[in-house]
Amino acid sequence: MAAHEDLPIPVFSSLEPVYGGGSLLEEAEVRFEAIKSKFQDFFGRHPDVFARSPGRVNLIGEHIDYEGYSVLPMAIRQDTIIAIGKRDAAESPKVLRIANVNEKYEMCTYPADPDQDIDLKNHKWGHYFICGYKGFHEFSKLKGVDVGESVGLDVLVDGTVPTGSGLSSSAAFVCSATIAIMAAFGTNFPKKELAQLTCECERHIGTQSGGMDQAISIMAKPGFAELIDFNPIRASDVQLPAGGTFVICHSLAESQKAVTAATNYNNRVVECRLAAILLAIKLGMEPKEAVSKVKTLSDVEDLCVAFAGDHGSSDPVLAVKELLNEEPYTAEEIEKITEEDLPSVLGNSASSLDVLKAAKNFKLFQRASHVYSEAKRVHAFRDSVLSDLSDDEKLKKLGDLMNESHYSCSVLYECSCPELEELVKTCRDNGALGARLTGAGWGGCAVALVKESIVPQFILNVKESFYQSRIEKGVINNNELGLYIFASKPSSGAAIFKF
Ligand code: NG1
Ligand code: MG
Repeated sequence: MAAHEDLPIPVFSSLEPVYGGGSLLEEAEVRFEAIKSKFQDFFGRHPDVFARSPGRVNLIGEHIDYEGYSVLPMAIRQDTIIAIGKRDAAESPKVLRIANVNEKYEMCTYPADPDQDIDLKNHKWGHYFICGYKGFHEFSKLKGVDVGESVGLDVLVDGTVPTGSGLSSSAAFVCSATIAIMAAFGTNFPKKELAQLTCECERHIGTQSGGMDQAISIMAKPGFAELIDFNPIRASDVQLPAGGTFVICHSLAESQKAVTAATNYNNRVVECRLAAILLAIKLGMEPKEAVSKVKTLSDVEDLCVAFAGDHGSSDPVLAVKELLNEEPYTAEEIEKITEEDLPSVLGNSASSLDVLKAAKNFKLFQRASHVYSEAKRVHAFRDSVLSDLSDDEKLKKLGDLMNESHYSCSVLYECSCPELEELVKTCRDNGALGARLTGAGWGGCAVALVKESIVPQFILNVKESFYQSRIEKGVINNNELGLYIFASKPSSGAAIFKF
């Protein structure tokens, strides 16, 4: 039997396989009817095909996917659905028309040229669709798949993953777009290839992102969290212990990752890269070789053999303690060690140059300490799940690991914010076994592990202590609260619908 990752995206002729039964199915039916009728309003025709891809909540393993380390997310029910139809091949000029069911997003139009550049200085929501469009064409070319002449496309997007919330609305959009385009062009690729391709194509938006979000959005299975490994991408099912529920809550601070990349997300990617290169040099590699070969902190792990931890295997956390300075590094200090100037160390990429321009100094010790310790926590989390502890003991252990992860994100990686700190504390004060920020941070959501039996009371208490004052100030409406705090079960991955 082919491994799950080797299978193509499933194609369904009804909604049940994805949305199950009950109220979720009813909601989905209403949504699809609305999408069909809006599509008709916008474009005067029926769509050819639909795609859907979910958002996710990362349970543990933050800011380590781009360093090559495994992460442990689960898909959530909120998703992006895209309806798509090819236009007549004879039409000229050939245009991509991208509309949204949400009136907040104006229709975007782009030329149908797959080689177009994305105007990063002028951010538009439709750019995420173009990521998928470029990615699909680049990949098809690479695989030698003939997709014919480019044609215009009519596209309608309906997303329910809140944006800027750390629940990966962007990957849900990019994955759904790529799959919709792929289906419209009559092809279907294996999931692991799609996970790789969507990870790479989302970088067209200007963030140097890892592959967690796209991998889980594409490969998720209902009822399971997934341990996602990289190089090559693989997903292994993780059955969470009974009696615990993950509650997702929004800090109400929006993190605009595409806009703040130079000081936040890409800054950390660059700091990790520099930390990895410096460690490699300190561990005996020639500077020239380190600069050309070492890309991520996981590349350096094998060199740390002299630093053995409790279990005798090499321990990069110790190597960082021993070899890097706790004081932030200046650019000059780093250049002395690399024997090359920083722009060229970073390959002169535009997004890295933006980081260098914005950075005062580089906290290499702190960032590397976070990454290596967080990578260990992911394995400890999965080992606890697989252990023969009782479910209660397992839940306690998982909660502790989530708390440690949050501390590390907050203190060493500095990707939290005051609202998230307050929210995480509120969750713990109200009985969560563990709580942490999830996703990139700097705003967005926290995830709390809560005993199933107390979930309704927990939600009420958090409402009282965190949201009530914000409702009174008009930040959110009382009747929208369910969008900002909700319990989540592991949902299913991407799908294509043909009705
Ligand atoms: P969010 O901000 O939740 O989309 C981002 C990255 C992930 C990962 C996390 C931090 C993208 C598409 N996603 O997630 O790859 O690095 O931050 O763990 O940039
Ligand atoms: Mg994102």
